[in-house]
Amino acid sequence: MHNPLIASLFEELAALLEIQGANAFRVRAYRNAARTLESLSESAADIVATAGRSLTELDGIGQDLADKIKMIVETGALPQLEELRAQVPAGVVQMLRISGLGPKKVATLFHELGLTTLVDLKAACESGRVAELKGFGKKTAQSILDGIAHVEEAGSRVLISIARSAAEAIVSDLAQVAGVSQVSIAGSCRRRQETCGDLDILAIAEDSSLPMDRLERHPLVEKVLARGETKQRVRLRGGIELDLRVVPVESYGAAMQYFTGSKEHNIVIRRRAQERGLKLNEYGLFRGDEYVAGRTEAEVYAAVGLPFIPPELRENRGEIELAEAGSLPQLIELADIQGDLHMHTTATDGAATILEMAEAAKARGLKYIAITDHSKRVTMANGLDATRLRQHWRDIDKVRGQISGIEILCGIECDILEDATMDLDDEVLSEADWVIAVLHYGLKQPREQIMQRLLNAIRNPHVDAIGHPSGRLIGSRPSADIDYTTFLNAAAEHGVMLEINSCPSRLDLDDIQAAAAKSRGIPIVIDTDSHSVNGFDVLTYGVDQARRAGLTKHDVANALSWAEFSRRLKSR
Ligand code: DGT
Ligand code: CA
Ligand code: CA
Repeated sequence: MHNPLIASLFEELAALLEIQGANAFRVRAYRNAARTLESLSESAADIVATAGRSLTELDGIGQDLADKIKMIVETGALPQLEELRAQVPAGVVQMLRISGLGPKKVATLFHELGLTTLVDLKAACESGRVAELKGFGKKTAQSILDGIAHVEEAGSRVLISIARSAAEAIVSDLAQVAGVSQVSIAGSCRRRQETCGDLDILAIAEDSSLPMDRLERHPLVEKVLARGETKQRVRLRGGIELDLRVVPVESYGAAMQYFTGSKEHNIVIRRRAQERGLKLNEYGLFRGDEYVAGRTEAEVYAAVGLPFIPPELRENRGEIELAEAGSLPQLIELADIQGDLHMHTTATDGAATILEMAEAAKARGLKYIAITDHSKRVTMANGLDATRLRQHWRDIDKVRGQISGIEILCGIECDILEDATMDLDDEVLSEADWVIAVLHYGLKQPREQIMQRLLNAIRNPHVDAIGHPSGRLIGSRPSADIDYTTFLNAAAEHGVMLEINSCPSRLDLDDIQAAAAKSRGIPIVIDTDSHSVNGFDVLTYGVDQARRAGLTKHDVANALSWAEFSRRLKSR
């Protein structure tokens, strides 16, 4: 049970309590506990398991919270949360996914209008009842309507971070079961798609009933939906479903190939088999009734005349042609990343100091970082004006003297304002080592205005990169309306780098636009946007998105050594 998973249960608990109108103190205590767990550098489960230690050592964790965390670690569940889930209608919980609707507003909709489903909410927005509520208004009602459409479109898919941590926890558990010689993740989760509809796990076992029994008892599993000789389907707490398939050793590669997908990729691979007089299915590769191959995926690909294709590329977006020509890219890896150019500190909305962030980055093997706190427009995050920013840079400069082995750039995440001007003037931007320009507000503006803002930022000689260009939050907030051809051409022309923001709810640029950027020779920076020392953990998701885009380390600016990166910055 990883800390972020436990934290998410506390977040949910806090939200449900707030919807019920619970005491604000209690709500805040759970939310703080979630935050503590998220920024904790050791595993809460390890602390629970260590004799003589107690979670009450941690700031803000009293006996009651410690007991609850222990319960979650040991049983995977929290009875109080189960009770609340049963009390608050599922449709009300769904409302929380709508961008701009926090627990307070949801509570009002639930208690004052008695709304319990998205369908009811939609009707109430359209009839004007929502607009009349205190604190809502016409604009909010419209934005709720937009949000409902977006949530409906996203369906019940979950973020890759949630999918992966659940799937990895289950895989490592099943690997312990007697007679299980192999167990792996397949499906969209293995392809590292940004969201997963369900999870797919394959195993080789002497006796399929043993891993199935184990899965049934796994703390993450809520309910067994179906169980047969070779296949079991379960629902996990939180709602995502998982298929476990137990396959024979000689079919493992063929089954991995088949169940990794994507369907579009598989159709082409199967056709190639047919062209060679072979039949390919999840059991193996056959010539008539004769088994030809299927133990490993490499064997399957070789039989259809191809090298092994990395799962992240298996979308039938040109990877088969590249494989055929022997020119598959050597995809970037996590270990290639040398620097991180987007992060926050206590100067704005981060949880750690400059020195703490630098130490954490160094401990992870990074050789350079840019501290990029918010500019003043982001009042919610205590954004910096020119005076505070210059003081902050002096503080960064002091930290440079306190730590060796890592370079620290004096940066800024500067808002591109709604009127297309920059939040800080050119004079102060010109003093920065590194400027990331971003859209935070007015994301719903018409395309023309959005483009005006992005193009102005790109043409500003002090802007080094555009951060999370689309502004989307996966599953809850749609992208700004960007004309990508114009945007990418301008970035290429002005030598502005583009970010892949690694936060699993952003992954922005997405895989398709990152591939389009690569094809224009635009350098990509894969950043974490860390707000705490654990924020660096998300780098893996950004790298995976880059891999899906077919990026190599040569396409990624922060895969350069410090010497090369600083040379490139100076030459801009
Ligand atoms: P998801 O679950 O929607 O995120 O996406 P996937 O790719 O995990 O899809 P899923 O779970 O329905 O099936 C897993 C893989 O199994 C899929 O990527 C390819 C393979 N597969 C499933 N159904 C078919 C099919 O009808 N034809 C072919 N060729 N492959 C299929
Ligand atoms: Ca799936
Ligand atoms: Ca499936």
